[in-house]
Amino acid sequence: MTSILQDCSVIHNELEEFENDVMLGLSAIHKNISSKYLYDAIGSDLFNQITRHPDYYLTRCEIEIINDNKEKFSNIIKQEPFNLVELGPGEGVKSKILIEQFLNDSLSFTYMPIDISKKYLTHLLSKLKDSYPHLNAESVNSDFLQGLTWIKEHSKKRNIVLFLGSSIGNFNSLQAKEFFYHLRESLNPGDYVLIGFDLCKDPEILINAYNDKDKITSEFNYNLLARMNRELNANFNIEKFRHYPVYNVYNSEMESYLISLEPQVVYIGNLKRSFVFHEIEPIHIEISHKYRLLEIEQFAANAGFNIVNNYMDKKNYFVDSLWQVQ
Ligand code: AVI
Repeated sequence: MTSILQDCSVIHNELEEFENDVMLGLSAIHKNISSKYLYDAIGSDLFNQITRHPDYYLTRCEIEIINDNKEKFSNIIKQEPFNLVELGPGEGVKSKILIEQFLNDSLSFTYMPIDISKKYLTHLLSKLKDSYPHLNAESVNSDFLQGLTWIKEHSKKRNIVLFLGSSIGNFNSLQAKEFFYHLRESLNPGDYVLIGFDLCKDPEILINAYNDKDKITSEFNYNLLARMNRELNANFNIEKFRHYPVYNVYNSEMESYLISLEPQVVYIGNLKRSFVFHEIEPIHIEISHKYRLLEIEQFAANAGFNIVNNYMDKKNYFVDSLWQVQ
């Protein structure tokens, strides 16, 4: 296997960015912290546990979709050599199914995961190397759009971009619209993208998925407070906060909050500042948008993609939508 790590990341001070974002977010009238800070090493490990939990149906549904349609995907893209680009591969469970199919069908491709974490990429590549010694792989250490631009500048091959897991759901509608526009800009006519969208469904199923009975999702969110204690010298007493997920039926969004169970003052050493929390005051942590097919069609059309097909699981909980650049 050839495995190359391209470093395209802009040098930035992660700690400083975290400090600035926490300062801004906790000073706002409606306190908030970006969900991107959930994913330190401990948070990423907890998230991987969530994806395997029976209450979190999303991963299971998407694995079913990919398994049921892998031959079709292979047939659609088999004509010419391509880059199989994956945005935020995580553990790579879903992409491995496709990689295996494409290798068995003797397709000519290079697997190119793009991720902001170099450590994650190195680990993923070494695992892939063990499983598939003949796989060509070149990981790109960068944010998604920057990484895609790098690929556009360095490769003339067709791109097949995977953006799985309903990661798009963690963007609000405006961010998603802008993301698809930039995605389109960073690709060439004929390139494909396969995007995972979680669909609207019974709110009870959603609430269970974001509040699993084994409390892994609560732990995942509490880790954000623990992370601020570890990295920003804060003194959050985690027992005085509660994970509170709600489904907003108007926006079709799961919203996750950490609510302060009592009036309290928290000091953050690195910011040299105290923050006052009222009783039941929330910190907004995350949205997970749930889609309707019409909305997906509008996103694709607005950004300049044609929908090739929508692939769904048997329960119609989740869709992997295959788009092609016009
Ligand atoms: C990463 N992302 C798609 C997950 C989601 O479903 O929004 C994050 C998550 N948060 C709580 N559970 C899972």
